[in-house]
Amino acid sequence: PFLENVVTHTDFLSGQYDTSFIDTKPELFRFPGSQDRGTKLLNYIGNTLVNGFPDLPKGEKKPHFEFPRIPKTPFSLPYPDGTKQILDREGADGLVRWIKEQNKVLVTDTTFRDAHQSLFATRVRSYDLVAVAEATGKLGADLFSLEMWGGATFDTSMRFLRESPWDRLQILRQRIPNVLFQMLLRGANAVGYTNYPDNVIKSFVKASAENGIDVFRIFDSLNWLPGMQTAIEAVRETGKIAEAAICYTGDILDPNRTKYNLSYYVNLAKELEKAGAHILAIKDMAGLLKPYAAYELISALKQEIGIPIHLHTHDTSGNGGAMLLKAVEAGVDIVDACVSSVSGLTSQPSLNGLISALDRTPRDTGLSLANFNKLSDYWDDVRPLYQGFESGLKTSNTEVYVHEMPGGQYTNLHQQAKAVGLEGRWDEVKAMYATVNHMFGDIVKVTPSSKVVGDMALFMVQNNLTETTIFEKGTRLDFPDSVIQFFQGYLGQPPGGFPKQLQELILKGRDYFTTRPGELLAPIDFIAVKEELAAKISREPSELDVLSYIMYPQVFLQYDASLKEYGDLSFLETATFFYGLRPGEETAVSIERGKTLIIKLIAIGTLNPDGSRIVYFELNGQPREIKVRDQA
Ligand code: 3PY
Ligand code: ZN
Repeated sequence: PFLENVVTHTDFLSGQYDTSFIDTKPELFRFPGSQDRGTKLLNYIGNTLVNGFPDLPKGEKKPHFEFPRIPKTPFSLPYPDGTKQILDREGADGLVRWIKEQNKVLVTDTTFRDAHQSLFATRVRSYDLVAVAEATGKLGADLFSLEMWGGATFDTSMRFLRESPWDRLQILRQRIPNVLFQMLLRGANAVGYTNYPDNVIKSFVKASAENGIDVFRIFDSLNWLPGMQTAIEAVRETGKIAEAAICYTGDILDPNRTKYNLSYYVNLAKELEKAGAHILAIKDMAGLLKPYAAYELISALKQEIGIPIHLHTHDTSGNGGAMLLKAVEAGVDIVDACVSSVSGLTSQPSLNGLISALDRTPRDTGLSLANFNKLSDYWDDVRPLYQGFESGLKTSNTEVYVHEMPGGQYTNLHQQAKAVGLEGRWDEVKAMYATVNHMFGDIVKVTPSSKVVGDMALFMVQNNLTETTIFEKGTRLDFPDSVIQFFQGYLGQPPGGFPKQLQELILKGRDYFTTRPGELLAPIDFIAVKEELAAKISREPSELDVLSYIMYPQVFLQYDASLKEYGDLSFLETATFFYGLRPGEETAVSIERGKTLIIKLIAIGTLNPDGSRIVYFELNGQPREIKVRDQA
């Protein structure tokens, strides 16, 4: 009806119209109650053109944002069998046996998760993952696993990308049936920032396993075993792989840092093996594990535990590649790396580099360098689309040994600092991060404990506080919520406990936990939550919707509202999703098999007195106009 109104209007037909046509006939632009998918998409693109995408510069899109080259594989050939078939055929214990029989170094590719979490603040969209999924499954069939879910992807996909993390998992699973899928699970914090009741952890693990996850890397942000136990048991119940992590901090070669020494890690590893881990992960989230320390640590662990060892690191210092080689010499079973065009800096070391380094050695990875070079070409083309989210870090930097900030946090904290006007004081924020760690008693810093340290550092820099003035003024200060909750024990207990004086200053008489929060938190009543959610979104939520809502109530509601207003945006290519279209430019959106919408931007109108603009499009050749409120 909208279309007919405009193009059948007598003034329009007689050609007697100019740009005021739109302004003087607002009745023509009243939308029918239920908008079709095309209109919703036009609304999204129109709004992005007029108001920009959060955190990205608004304006015309750059000419180099063109379609990435998808590697050519023999698509007609079936997927080669991979590790997924071994797990499905032989079960978790069978897979562990298979790992131990390998002499080659097995490799996990983190390109789909940690690499972009660490380089582009987790902003890579499903669109760009799905486009290369089949190629990755076929060219990377000999990988141990693909880390492609969990960590910050769950939150970010809904919050910023307006897409469902569950859809991502399901569609990638369909397109990659042969390689194990791995996720990062924050123990009792699941994929959130605080402890959840045990029944939430169990349901979340079960749903993740049913929808495609095979390997769960479970860690606790304070290396607190009780924070991991529920998750380890829940994963074992699903028949999938429980990979429990020791988070590496400090420096085992430094005799002055005795809190996290070799025996600390060996003891923790033994406890994790006893708790039921199928694989031990060494999670070096900041890239602090130095090459010769890795050799010592892995040699010792190989003596003391029987389960395979999977090593994860970040290349922030530039020592990542050397460290992996020393770990290989010490007998590590599996290592994490990512395709070279998204490797290095705060991301993982280069997978292509690793293949080359081990080529024709006794521990050759067996992976094809040519294949990974093709995948790297693809990501090289995709990367410019996300350049607006990069931190500006151009080279590796050993200052990470001082601030100890996780690779996955660096770009995020940088964005957070920018948002509160502290970009010019970024050096101070990094230095304060180290000070706060010292004040907190030298803790493991990884999500969510790293977020607490980051929040406190921002708070102190913003308010010009120092370690000394905190103690002088502390009784009058309102500390950030995350810091209060941390000292209340909501994230668990750090090794050696909380520093008492600071805890009192921050808690100001509030209660605190000394045991596991999950035991005391009331179980979630899923049926009641489902009813509550149904009322809020005016539709019957799925079980997966309920889980998303429990993890991130506000973010989920916002995502659902976006779905209603703009529809499913995951079919829109990324350059247009972030920047809209250039005048005269067209994009094709395949909304379902055999159904493609061709959208062309004609022009953006001038500002109307009511603060709106009309954006002129063609949708499948038909002129369409969209009214957008200019929020500038
Ligand atoms: C996360 O929890 O998101 C991490 O990547 C921690 O390293
Ligand atoms: Zn990581």
